[in-house]
Amino acid sequence: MELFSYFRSTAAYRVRIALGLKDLEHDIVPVNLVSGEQRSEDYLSRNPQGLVPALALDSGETLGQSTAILEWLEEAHPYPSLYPQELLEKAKHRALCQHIACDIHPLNNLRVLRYLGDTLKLEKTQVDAWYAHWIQRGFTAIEKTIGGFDDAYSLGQNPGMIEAFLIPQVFNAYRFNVDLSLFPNIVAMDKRCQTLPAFAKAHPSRQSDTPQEERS
Ligand SMILES: N[C@@H](CCC(=O)N[C@@H](CS)C(=O)NCC(=O)O)C(=O)O
Repeated sequence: MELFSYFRSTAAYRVRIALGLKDLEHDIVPVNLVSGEQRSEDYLSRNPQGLVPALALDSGETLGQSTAILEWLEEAHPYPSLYPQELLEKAKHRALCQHIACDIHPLNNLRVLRYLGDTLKLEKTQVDAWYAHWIQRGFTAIEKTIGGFDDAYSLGQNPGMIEAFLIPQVFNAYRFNVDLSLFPNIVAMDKRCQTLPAFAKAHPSRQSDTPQEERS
């Protein structure tokens, strides 16, 4: 498989984590979002939406949308599962993932922030306030859920889809200097995950397209 990815893309970061948790072999194909490679004819022929991630399967098909890709990975490669097995718990797990994917990320992704600044001419402080507002509102609800876990991770001793969605969003919040002091459970979850190989390998500072100054 080939994952079309950009080091800083939170949606691509989700898929990198899941591929690592399932230990699935893949190559990363960097798509430079700053120079506009996502709008090249070649990339649009794979993913007409012009967004990363996209996953090219061994069959020759290409999938777009990180949630669809993650669901495909889970169904095509069920072990280890990234969801709880019990039906209601699974639905709750999915609800938290959708909270991030549908109600936080779309309000705060790069093209929205650029529209606020470049087209609507908002000041940088106003754009930053917009970003922080939606993160803090979303994280307030997530903090409670994470605090209710009995164990270290959403699946007990193992991380699952929740962590694959949450950790990239935390990375992004740090990148925009959002104060996370009100979310100790989320911060602690992030620290725990960073010690695991699947998360360490997927981190934006360790990708082949990470610029030298952002490597760690
Ligand atoms: N809902 C999509 C969101 C994908 C998305 O917004 N990707 C961003 C990077 S995180 C992107 O490719 N932006 C490029 C652009 O807006 O031109 C998903 O989950 O895959």
